[in-house]
Amino acid sequence: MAGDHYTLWATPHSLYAGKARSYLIKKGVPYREVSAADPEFLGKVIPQVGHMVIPVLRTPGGEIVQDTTAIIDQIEAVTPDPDFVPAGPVQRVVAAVLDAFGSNYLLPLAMHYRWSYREQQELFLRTEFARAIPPMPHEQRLETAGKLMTRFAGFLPNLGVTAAVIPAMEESYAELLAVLDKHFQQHPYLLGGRPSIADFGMMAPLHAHLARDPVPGFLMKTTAPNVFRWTERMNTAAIEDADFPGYAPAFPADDAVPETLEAVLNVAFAQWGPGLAADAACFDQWLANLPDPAPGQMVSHNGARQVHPHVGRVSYAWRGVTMERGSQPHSLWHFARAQAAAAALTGEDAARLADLLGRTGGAAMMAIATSRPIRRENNVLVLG
Ligand SMILES: N[C@@H](CCC(=O)N[C@@H](CS)C(=O)NCC(=O)O)C(=O)O
Repeated sequence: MAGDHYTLWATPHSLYAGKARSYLIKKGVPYREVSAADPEFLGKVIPQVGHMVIPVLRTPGGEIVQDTTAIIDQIEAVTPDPDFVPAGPVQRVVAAVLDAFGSNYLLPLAMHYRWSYREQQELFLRTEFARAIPPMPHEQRLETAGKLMTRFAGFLPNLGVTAAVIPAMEESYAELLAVLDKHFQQHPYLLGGRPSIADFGMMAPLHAHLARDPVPGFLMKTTAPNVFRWTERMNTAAIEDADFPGYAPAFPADDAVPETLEAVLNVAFAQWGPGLAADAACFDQWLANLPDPAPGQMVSHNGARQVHPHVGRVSYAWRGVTMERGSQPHSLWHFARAQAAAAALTGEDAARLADLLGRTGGAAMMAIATSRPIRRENNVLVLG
């Protein structure tokens, strides 16, 4: 049954559910969150999606939507108020860049802090995973949760998380937290007084894993308390926040970008650039080897449906180490949205964006291109 509300199948500890949930809360649309253990979800909804994944949204009209970016697009199209799309064209590009950065680049880091420290947070994680398992005797539930956890922990090597790169990864996270904390000392949201897709995208890694799990949660609270406070703010319905009395619930006037956000962009471009370039090269290589690269062909090394498909492994220099991991075509798909927003700018707006990219070191990354576009169709990535 659909009805008069949205349904979000999710779990509290899911990275991508955190993005969709904060969006629904801020948007103020009627929604009900239902556990992923729901028999209707497993029996009827997942077969419609085509593979097991959360979160999944059902609209009041009964449409099933997967991928948090598609979920937000869908609701924005029918409910433009309250307005979370920045008024300024440069602001819109910035928001799209940070949405893609949070939703993709930070995934390995979030997974690292959950699974490399599994032992220290075993009871918390096991209890969380057990919650999302269909009812069965408690001990059996915990045991099943353990197996599921081992499956997710097993994703680390493909995400590039190995002992050799962990110190560089942790150092890069400290750098990011420092610039974010400074920003949130002065502003309630990334683009000033209103949340935007920048905030929702960044909630993906920064809420369920990095703020909620005990080990990274302690790190965030003790080294970047303003970032932690923002993760709480993002899950309240109000847009104005008592922490910032008198701060107008609006995007900055004249398409301005807060100075403290430029520092965040700077870190994002520097940290993500080498990896995205490697992903693009790997994709083009995979494409060149396809006998018949017809539009609609699934983007996946083995043609199987996957939540995070890859098309080969990448290896590149990053912060003094060699990063080796499965390629991430999803990053390319997502970042292309920001590139398309940038390409649509002309005249004055294009010049202001070029200045901003020059100041934040983003010009080279914005120019990364694949020889064919990637689309999403039927809940998977396909060749355009
Ligand atoms: N791009 C998807 C990613 C969703 C996703 O990765 N969900 C995770 C849970 S947070 C999942 O279901 N993973 C299952 C898997 O990777 O097999 C989105 O934005 O919704």
